[in-house]
Amino acid sequence: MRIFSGIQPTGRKHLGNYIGAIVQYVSSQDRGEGFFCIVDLHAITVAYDPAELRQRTYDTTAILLAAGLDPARCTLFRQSDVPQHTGLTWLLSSVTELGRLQRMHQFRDKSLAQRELVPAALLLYPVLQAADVLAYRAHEVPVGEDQREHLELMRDVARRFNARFGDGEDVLVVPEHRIPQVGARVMDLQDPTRKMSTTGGSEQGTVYVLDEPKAIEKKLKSAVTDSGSEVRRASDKPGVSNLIEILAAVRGSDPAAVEAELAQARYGELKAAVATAVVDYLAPVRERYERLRADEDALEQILSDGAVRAETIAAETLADVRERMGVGGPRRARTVT
Ligand code: AQP
Repeated sequence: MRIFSGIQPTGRKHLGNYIGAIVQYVSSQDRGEGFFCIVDLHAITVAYDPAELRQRTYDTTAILLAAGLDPARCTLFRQSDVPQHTGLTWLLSSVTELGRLQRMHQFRDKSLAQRELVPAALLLYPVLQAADVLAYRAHEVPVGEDQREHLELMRDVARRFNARFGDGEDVLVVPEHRIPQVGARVMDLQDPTRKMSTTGGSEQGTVYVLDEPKAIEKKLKSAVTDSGSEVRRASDKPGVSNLIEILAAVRGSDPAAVEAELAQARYGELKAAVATAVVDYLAPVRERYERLRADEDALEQILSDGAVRAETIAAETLADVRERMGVGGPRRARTVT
């Protein structure tokens, strides 16, 4: 089975990214052939600093390696190193409905946040994401809950392509999303009605993977809780529910088990337990990160080796898609030259 997921090179990955996505990438190495992509071309769809982008790509690469991605067991690469992603984006945009792109939640939220320019790239973001996954004919895409809408779009794009150009064959694989049972949507600690987020959240409500233990403790101990005093999940208890979910996710246990264990506890005890668990959970990742991040040449080597492996597969898919769409010369002639 082939597994694909992409992650933005923001460098400051947070606990939501970690639990919702990165942990799944690591465990998927035992289940299939993983392709994990640092999506620098997605990162340029909002305002960004060109001088920083490369550095943040190395930061994110080092975080993924520190979390447990093993370049001997998966393919880790940078999106812009594999030109087939952008080539396929254009081809797939011809089977993507414009109105659907305009209605995407992420496009609407992020375009409102742009002060100077809403770039067309922001609108096309989900098509590039579809190309990322479909280029590898991936069967499974591990992501957090916030990506559900984008995943549905890419499934429809694959289906529409197959219906229009497949001539009865499934040229593109319609991928399944894999959303974790616990921690699929980690919420902001200061506003638990919003997801923990790199761009939209509060600094105090966002735990970063590379935060110092003291900062993590402070953020978790000052997490907003709800009225009442019972430690249990409920729709009118978003703060407490979030803390229970986080504790269950980092322990690898069930939220119901956490509720049973802390049934007699106060909110303060719940926060202290979560703080300790998260500090212990992230400390080894941070230590490994420091060592890995120091060697940029090694990180670059891992990314370029990964890109060579990735390109072999993406080029094959792109050639099939071009052939089916009647774009360019016949496939045989192209490969002979
Ligand atoms: N709060 C979250 N809980 C669970 N999973 C989450 N993810 C993001 N936020 C949460 C998952 O993390 C993966 C990588 O995300 P990304 O780096 O591509 O960024 P994103 O999805 O745009 O989320 P961010 O980091 O919070 O950035 P903004 O502020 O831009 O939304 C994805 O699989 C995502 O589902």
